[in-house]
Amino acid sequence: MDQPRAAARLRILLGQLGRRSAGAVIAHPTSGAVPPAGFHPQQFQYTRDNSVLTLEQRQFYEDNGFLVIKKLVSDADIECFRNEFERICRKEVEPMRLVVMRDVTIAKSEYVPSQKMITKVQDFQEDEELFRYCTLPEVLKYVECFTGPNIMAMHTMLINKPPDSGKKTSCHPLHQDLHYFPFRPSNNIVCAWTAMEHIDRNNGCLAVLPGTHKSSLKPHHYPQWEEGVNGIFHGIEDDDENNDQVHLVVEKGDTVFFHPLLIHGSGRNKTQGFRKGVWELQA
Ligand SMILES: O=C(O)CCC(=O)C(=O)O
Ligand code: NI
Repeated sequence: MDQPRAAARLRILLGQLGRRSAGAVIAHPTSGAVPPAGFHPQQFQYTRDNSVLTLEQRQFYEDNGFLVIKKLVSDADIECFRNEFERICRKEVEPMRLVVMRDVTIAKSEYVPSQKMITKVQDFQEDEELFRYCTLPEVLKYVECFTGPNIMAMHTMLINKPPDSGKKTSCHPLHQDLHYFPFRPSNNIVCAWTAMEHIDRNNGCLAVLPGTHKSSLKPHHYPQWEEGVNGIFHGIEDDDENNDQVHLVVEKGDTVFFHPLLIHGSGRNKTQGFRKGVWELQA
């Protein structure tokens, strides 16, 4: 509404509220109506108007479909999540509705409850400690840049990538997360993925194909790998190992925000350690 009309409307309203004279009312645009300095509305499709992201960060996400924020989650919080995960593995806590995925390569006979058995816990909304990740103000502050306000945690996971069996079993083929989710619109969804330790190509870092968030949802299927596949993962059909993947080397606490159509995956874990990352999908 333009300012003279807004002032006139305000005068009428104040009059109706019983004020005797509402003559000298001046209407000021609210903060919501004033674009922040440097804001260019026509350029942005995947990020929201607020003052959290710099113009460069916004443009980077718009162009590439992901953004890495260094050292976002504290070491102390990550230690709490790690401890809670270990308690779950030892069955000291059994949160309701938690889905626990076991390593396909470990024989049933080796069953000793430990983190070596468990590759992933998922849907941890009933676990107060793990769910704290989804409520961390420092994470939500960035999530809101992509989803807007009114944020909902739709899917949660802590991934404990095991050492590879030599058959690519620890590889997560290139995929789009939207394949797994029955809700839309995709531009109101963001994935937040926080490294729980140093992660590079040796222990299976995230690999992304920048700019692919602008593409559509592709058909997914089991990859045609000679070594065999891990039956829990789908990948895109045109999974070409010689494409322009960018490998995201990250430190503990670094957080990757990415669009659900961004094609991404993670490589094999060539170490003997269990590579950990916690992530959630917010809409
Ligand atoms: O290996 C990872 O941590 C990423 C896994 C992933 O992209 C997924 O679960 O959708
Ligand atoms: Ni994914």
